[in-house]
Amino acid sequence: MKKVTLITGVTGQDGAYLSKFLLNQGYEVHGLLRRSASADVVDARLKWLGINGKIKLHDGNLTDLSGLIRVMQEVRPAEVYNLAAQSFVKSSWQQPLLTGQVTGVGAANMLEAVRIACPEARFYQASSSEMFGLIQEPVQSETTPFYPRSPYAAAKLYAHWMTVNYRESFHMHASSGILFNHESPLRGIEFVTRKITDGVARIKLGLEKTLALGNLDAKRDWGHARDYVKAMWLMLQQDKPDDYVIATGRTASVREFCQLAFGHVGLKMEDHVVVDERFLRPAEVDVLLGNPAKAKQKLGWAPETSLEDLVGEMVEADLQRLRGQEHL
Ligand code: NAP
Ligand code: F7E
Repeated sequence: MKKVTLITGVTGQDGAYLSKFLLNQGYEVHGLLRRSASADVVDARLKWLGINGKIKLHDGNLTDLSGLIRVMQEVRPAEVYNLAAQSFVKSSWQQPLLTGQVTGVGAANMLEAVRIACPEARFYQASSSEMFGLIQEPVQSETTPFYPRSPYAAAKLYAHWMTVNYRESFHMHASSGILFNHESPLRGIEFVTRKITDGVARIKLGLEKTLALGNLDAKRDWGHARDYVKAMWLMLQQDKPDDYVIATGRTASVREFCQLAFGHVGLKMEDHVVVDERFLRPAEVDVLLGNPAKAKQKLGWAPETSLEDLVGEMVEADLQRLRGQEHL
């Protein structure tokens, strides 16, 4: 009998990589798909990984509890990965209530649906390093106090504590992965890394001359999404549920990311990058740096991709896309 899993956010970056990973592990993979008028493009990431026909998709939305319960009753998953969210921090100031409803209350809906329909299922919540926000310690671990700096981070914090609370109140196998930024060729184009690698590829191919960015001094601990989805799965294979920081332990600025990306194609960022105030945020998270020691010790997990390799892979994928060899 194949182990059955349900992934919300299956059409996103992590949902696509996690689906591929779980299919390779022999799972029957089900995904929650929110209805869209652009049904022909929503599974673009799954297509990119060559797995779009292999996942059973179910209509549903994180804000619709009765629909979630029905999906849970139908699928009866052994493992549930809650990856769906309004995940773009900048948009959370424009849509704070929607972000609260999807990213925060949506996670509580998922916990309720599991508790009501399949309480034995193991549950993963996609928590975020954004919860550390205005950092209270120079290196952040599971014991670092949180200080959210955006509506997104505040919503994630609610979802995080609800996961902890359901674990403690109802003895559910509910774990929370506090993941630091992770990127890939499948990253949404609005996030800074993909915006940079797409911009670099356009400039290299003569399609653009400049790339407009916001705060070049912000620092992030960037890893590869392919490595990070493995950590999600490892959390649900443990006897006891728990919370884990997943990070590389190295931080770099947006400027350094740019230098690597432009350098990869023999260009200099100084010749092309312009700062545009439109991309600054009402409140910034200046620096994030994670300590993944607990994940290393208890899960046997370690990041496998260097920042240099990540940047190279992303730039190459964008060059390939723009040359028309791939579509995403
Ligand atoms: P992503 O690419 O933005 O994907 C988000 C997914 O959520 C998409 O599949 C989206 O569907 C779905 N979704 C949005 N609103 C929904 C709703 N109301 N009902 C059902 N589905 C909905 O995000 P990601 O980078 O893969 O991240 C996965 C999760 O990890 C998110 O919860 C994110 O907040 C969290 N996280 C990400 C990072 C990171 O660095 N990537 C770090 C820490 C935590 P559509 O395709 O229809 O838009
Ligand atoms: O910004 C700066 C920006 O939008 C990173 C999400 O996956 O990771 C992600 O959130 C930094 C910020 O990601 C531009 O000000 C400069 O300091 O790529 P980002 P994020 O906000 O860190 C966390 C862990 C999540 O959980 C989220 O879901 O880059 N920056 N110039 C810019 N950012 C953007 N987007 N665009 C710029 O032009």
